[in-house]
Amino acid sequence: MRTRNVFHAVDSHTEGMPTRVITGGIGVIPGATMAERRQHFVAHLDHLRTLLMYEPRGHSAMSGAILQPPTRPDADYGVLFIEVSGCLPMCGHGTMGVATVLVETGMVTVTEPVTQVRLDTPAGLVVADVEVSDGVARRVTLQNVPAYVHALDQTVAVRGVGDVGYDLAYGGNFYAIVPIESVGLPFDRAEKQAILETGLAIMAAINDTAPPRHVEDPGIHGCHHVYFAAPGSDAKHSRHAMAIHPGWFDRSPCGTGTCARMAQLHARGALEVDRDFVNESFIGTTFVGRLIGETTVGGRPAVIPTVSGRAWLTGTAQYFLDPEDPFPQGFLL
Ligand code: PYC
Repeated sequence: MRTRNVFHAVDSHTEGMPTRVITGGIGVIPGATMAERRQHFVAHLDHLRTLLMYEPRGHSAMSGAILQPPTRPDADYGVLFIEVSGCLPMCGHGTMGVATVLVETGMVTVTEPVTQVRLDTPAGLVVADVEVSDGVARRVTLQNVPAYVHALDQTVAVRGVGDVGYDLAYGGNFYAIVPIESVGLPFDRAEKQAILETGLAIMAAINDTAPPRHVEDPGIHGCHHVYFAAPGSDAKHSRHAMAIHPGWFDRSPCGTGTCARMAQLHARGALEVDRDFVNESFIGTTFVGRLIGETTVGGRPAVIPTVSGRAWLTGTAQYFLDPEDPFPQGFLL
């Protein structure tokens, strides 16, 4: 065995979506905040993301999180979210995966019935309450960063599709929210290729004409997610297909997408504070969201969202990079 690096990982999935939690091997990323560390990582260390997410160690829908020491005194761990699509400011299913891994590997002091884990993410502090019984993490409820609507009732001309109406909301990432029937597609996994291609075309058109930028953090920008709402979805129960750049679907109900969807429904007067909202993924798994208050972000009306879901450990691994490996940065087919 020859390797320049050993990356320690605990693999998990959250309602179907993987989170490879990197517990060692990266070192401390330079930066005074997790947002600065994210910028540094993107500029200088992105090869580590592709090595750990792309084939042959990962796959085209791989997602993960790198644990770091926190940069703020009120957090237990810093977290950098990595995916095939890039380095996200925040990830809801990833937070549930990280919190479950921290509890079930004993990397935090575990108390029953609830262990609170405070995570320093590039988007801000995220607090995860993990329901624990018999040492097992049963469910994670996270309080996310504030979510807000960027714009309602927008229209964009999309190549090959025509004019598409959408709402755009932020829940830790930016989400274009589109009723799937409005683009002439059925909510059917058999049509996944057409749904994905349409989602990617919508993202490209939005980013060409009206790219969103976070009102307080200019480092968070661009639309890389399209929430295709299924017919019959409402503010109690919404089914969706989440198309993500560069070409995959979230298997989980997407935590940050759930928060963006709740902000949109709240702004439209359909979802009140303190009401449960069930968000269902393309594979039929669910998160339960709830708005617990209103606030402002950069002077805009915003909401404080919580999201609840389950994660399971799937294994542990040590990933190597042989000095003669012809794919030191992995590849995507
Ligand atoms: O759960 O927030 C989420 C997420 C973002 C991208 C994939 N999952």
